[in-house]
Amino acid sequence: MRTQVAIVGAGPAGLLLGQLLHRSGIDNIVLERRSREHVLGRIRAGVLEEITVSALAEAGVDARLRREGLRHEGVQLSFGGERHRIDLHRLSGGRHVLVYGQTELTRDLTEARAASGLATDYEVPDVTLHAFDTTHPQVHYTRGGRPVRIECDFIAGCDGFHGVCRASVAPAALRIYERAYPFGWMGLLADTPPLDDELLYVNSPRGFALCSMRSRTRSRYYVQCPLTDSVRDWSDERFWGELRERLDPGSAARLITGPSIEKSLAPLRSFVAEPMRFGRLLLAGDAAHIVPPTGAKGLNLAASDVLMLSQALEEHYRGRSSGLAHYSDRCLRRIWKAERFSWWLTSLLHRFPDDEFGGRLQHAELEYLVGSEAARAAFAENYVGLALEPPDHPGGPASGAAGSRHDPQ
Ligand code: RFL
Ligand code: PHB
Repeated sequence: MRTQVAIVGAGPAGLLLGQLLHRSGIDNIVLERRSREHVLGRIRAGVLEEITVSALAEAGVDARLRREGLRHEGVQLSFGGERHRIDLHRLSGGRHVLVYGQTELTRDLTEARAASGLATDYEVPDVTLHAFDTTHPQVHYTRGGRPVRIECDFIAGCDGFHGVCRASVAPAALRIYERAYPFGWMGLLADTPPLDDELLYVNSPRGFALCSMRSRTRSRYYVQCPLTDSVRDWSDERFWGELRERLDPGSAARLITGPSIEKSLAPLRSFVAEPMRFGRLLLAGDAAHIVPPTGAKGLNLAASDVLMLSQALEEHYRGRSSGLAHYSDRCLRRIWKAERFSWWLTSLLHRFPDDEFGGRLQHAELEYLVGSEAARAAFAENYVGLALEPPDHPGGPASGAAGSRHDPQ
């Protein structure tokens, strides 16, 4: 079999890339380890930046999210028993975010791909990558017990943090930057009305909490918990009780509880692998970087990576190689800014064990944040999402990294 781009992973990065390439007339195949139902059942992100929405519009997959997504022009912070609103819209020059579940987004992308008649192979757990340091890479796997061999021009590694693509790169060619946090998030989804019209991020002496939503009738809540906990340790009663304890009195009085429809534990991690291009293998999304979910940046970074990757591949097929040459550096400059914001917000809002000094600093910084227009504006600018730099940016601190070491055009 032959295609122009073999895409590994049918998460949001792989599916969006497939759609963007298809719109530009670039042929592609998507290969996914898990079943379609498994991929569509994963509960994850909820907040989309305007850049993500415009990438989805470019891919022709924005009709339902424009109808059903909830436009948010502010977020709320709770600490010291009080709530404070940050007016994202006013402070960012009229921008906003859209609350729309990753599950719904993945469904829209999956259906659009099927409607366009594009090839997707689900349940192929044994994908291997070959010769991506030449101009003739290949992807091998088995389908229904028979070996399949795809010859392609490029391999797009959109297979998440635990995928095969980054793992196929020689360790010496990768530089890993990493920070682990000593806690996770226990998440609960319920068909109850959300606490409020806006998201509420909570710093309390008992730890972080987040009140989010998927719609006007479906809520998503998180509480910080030890990494050693499991879902079994958290009955619905314990979860609601702990969440209520962490809220300010006004919010606690308004909380409406109900039976959970899903619960899961997410560890928190910051991770960047550099570069993102190895000859004809290009990494995008969680395959190359992870942010703790506090800043709501993971899915949005995956979308901006693939937007930049699709632009670079379009340029390549029009006879210009500079897009691919700059792909890694262009992505990494934006990624590191989102890593910084996500790390900062995580450090500001969570309780760190045995760190009373840090706790007082958090309080001082939170008071500064809500009291200073300049600090609130910086928060708003980052939360709604930083602008995408134009394709031919001359280069920044990340340039000159190993990005151009393997360079078969
Ligand atoms: P994904 O979604 O992990 O998809 C990768 C796909 O690749 C498949 N795969 C393979 N396929 C073939 N062969 C192999 N060997 C393979 N290995 C893996 C996998 O099965 C999977 O289908 O990565 P992608 O596409 O890069 O998307 C990234 C986002 O999913 C992720 O960053 C976000 O969910 C992060 N995130 C959030 N991001 C936001 O922008 N806003 C949010 O509000 C937000 N909230 C969150 C989050 C992540 C969370 N968790 C669970 C960590 C909240 C939470 C709790
Ligand atoms: C979510 O709704 O799942 C969500 C929202 C905001 C975040 C993280 C997760 O920062």
